[in-house]
Amino acid sequence: MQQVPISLITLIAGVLIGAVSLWTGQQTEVLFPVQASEQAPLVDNFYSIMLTIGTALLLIVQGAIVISLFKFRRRRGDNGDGLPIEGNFALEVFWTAIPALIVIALGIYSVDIFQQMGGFSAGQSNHLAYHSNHAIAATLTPDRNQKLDKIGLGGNSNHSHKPVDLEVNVTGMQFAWIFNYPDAEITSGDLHVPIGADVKLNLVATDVIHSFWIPQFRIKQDVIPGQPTELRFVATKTGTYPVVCAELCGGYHGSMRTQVIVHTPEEFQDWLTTNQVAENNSSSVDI
Ligand SMILES: [Cu+2]
Repeated sequence: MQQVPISLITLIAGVLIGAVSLWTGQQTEVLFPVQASEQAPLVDNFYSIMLTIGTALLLIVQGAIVISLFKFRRRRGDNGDGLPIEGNFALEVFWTAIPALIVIALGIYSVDIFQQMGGFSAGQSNHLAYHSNHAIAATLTPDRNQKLDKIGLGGNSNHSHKPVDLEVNVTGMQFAWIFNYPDAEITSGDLHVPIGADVKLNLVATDVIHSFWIPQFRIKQDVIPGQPTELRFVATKTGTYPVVCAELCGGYHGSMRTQVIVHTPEEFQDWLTTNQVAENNSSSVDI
């Protein structure tokens, strides 16, 4: 039987591995929850590339191991030693350089995504925003007004200098999230936002480190005592999505969950009006 040339086998294997890897990389919609924010596709595109590369590496490495197990197995009656191979300089350079290039490229790409999500511009528009809400915010949460540089995701780098549409003060504590709308004077256990609005969350923790995570928005930010942080996002799909604490913060960490409700602008306005009335009524009862 004529031997199939090794270059042809390599070519076919390469095409197959390439096709399977590309297909797998496109499965983020199956693997991940729905994309409900402007930030979500950025993260998913990055993940898609990592998944493509990861699948190709898995198939190449595991494929080589499985093929070697059969092709180079000990045959009956063969009691000799293996070939004394002492390294291969060209191969060493090759398999060090390729992963190094992949890691550097992914590193640069991830920094670019972080930049696009405003990771380097967080807190820049902060001091302006303080003044409008200063009086209310100061009485509620002194922590939030510390003149510390904020860290977090400060929104798309194109928008980061524009004022936000809605600001919400978020307090993380063992074991709950509290949302305060300084302009409307509403405090709520759920986060309500209108679709398409540029929303900024000012996050503080009163006790230990928590982590504010909305999987469907693909955003997560540590909430740190003594260090205000922020998150800026634009929701793109109406619906109710979970808000999860993603940092082990104590005995009931697992129950530190609530929800974010993305409304149409009209629904959101209704929610604001209804709750403002409710809060005003309750405070007049107190007096
Ligand atoms: Cu927590």
